[in-house]
Amino acid sequence: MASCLSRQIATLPPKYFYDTQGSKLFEAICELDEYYLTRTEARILSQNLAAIAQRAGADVALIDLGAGNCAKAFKLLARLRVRHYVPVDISTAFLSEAVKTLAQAYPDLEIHPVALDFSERFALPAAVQALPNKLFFYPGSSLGNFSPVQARLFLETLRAAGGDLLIGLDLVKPAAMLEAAYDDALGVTAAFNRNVLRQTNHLLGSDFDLASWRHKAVFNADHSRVEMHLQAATACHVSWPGGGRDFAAGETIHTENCYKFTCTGIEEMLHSAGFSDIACWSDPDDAYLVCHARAG
Ligand code: AVI
Repeated sequence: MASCLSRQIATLPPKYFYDTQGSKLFEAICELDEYYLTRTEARILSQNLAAIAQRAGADVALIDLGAGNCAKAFKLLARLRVRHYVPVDISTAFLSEAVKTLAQAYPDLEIHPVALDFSERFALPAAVQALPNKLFFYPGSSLGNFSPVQARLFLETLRAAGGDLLIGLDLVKPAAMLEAAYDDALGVTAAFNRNVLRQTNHLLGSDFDLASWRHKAVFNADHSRVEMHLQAATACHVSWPGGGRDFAAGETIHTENCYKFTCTGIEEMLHSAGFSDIACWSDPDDAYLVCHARAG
């Protein structure tokens, strides 16, 4: 964390967004009018559940990557023939609450929660790895928070683990719509972005004054990504045990990249990671894409 902040252009790893408060703010983001991703994906999934269920087959081991409150899987579990449900998330406190509700709704389901930071290293417990008919569920365009190289490596890892993939990804669209999705009128995304400073203060012992940092979201068309930054409103010095740095007024900390894809780009990416027999579904505005791909 200290090394990221000390770089010429300061950064903070996006995984620090998701403490308990950050996870709640992200849930609120998903309900915003401007943040079309969640509801568009939900609509695509619900309209194509029969086809997805047919491709998935029976006795599915559904591995929910970044399960959060498990809400997205909840709807799949009602239609797919899932025998094992493996919610994977970095925030274990959040996960255990969600799992209790799920166990009540689906008493026959075998649930194996896994606490894992898969942005660092992907290693499934041996018992999960051994399950037949694994289906990785990676919704929400979360792959878009990886760099293109990391995304490719991550997909290759899933492929090598022998699971099919059900993935949702956001598509390129006009900058104004993308920027509104990441800079909403209520300021929920701004609070989510600033919360990373609160978490940094907690973990690193730094003294960021949250009120002095402005939220910025810009679409960088050259890299096909929305970038989130925090901008110092005035010149300031931030200290932490063993270090610190000066920020000039207007200087930024780059906190997140959210890559946006094209349909052909997605198919190429899945093919080059080794997936085959790819089926994709979109919405009438071509805002978002859901794909099912086979490991081999
Ligand atoms: C989790 N992830 C897919 C979100 C996104 O859209 O890239 C994170 C997010 N950041 C700001 N708003 C939402």
